[in-house]
Amino acid sequence: MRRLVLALLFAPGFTLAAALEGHVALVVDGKPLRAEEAADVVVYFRPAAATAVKPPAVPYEMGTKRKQFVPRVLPVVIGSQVRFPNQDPILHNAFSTSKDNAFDVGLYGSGEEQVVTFTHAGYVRVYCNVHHSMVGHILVLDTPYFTHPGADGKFTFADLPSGRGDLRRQVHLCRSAERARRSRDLARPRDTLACAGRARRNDCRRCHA
Ligand SMILES: [Cu+2]
Repeated sequence: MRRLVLALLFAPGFTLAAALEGHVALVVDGKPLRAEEAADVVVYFRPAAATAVKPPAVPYEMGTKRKQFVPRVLPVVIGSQVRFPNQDPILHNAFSTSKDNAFDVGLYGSGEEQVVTFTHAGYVRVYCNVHHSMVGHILVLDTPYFTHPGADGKFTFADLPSGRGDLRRQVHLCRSAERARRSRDLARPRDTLACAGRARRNDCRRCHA
């Protein structure tokens, strides 16, 4: 089992004002996370005061290409619609048993699509009942402030409300159902946050630095 070490570093002297920059440093087995895996990381800011979220008029999309959900990790806000277009020449399915956001769109063929509305905040693990190696991750958020870090691990929030809040991060490193999914949240902005631990299959523990 690989050892997972996470560290979240903030730019010096940051304040929770209009803008926030940071850097996500991920080390797995002593090696940096590959650049393309940065898309597996979601960084989001939750203001202490409740924030109204408005789903976009245009639905999000989680397609199926070469027997994989694309994108594999998709953050959305509460109330959002997600399209599931089938871009393969074969039948697919999409379903989840995740609490409050369970769904099953049934089988859909090449060129077809299904649409699901996510009405509760939380993590939604998406499967295909035809291809058991397919796993997608939808993060339904109650905050509009979320992003993926770039390939270099850097991220920027250009327009945050002033005041207190938590900066959190969720990571999904698995490539298929055969490998463990690792998920961590890091909260409370500080100069350095670190979380280390051993991941298990379906491990969904939260680690707060
Ligand atoms: Cu499938």
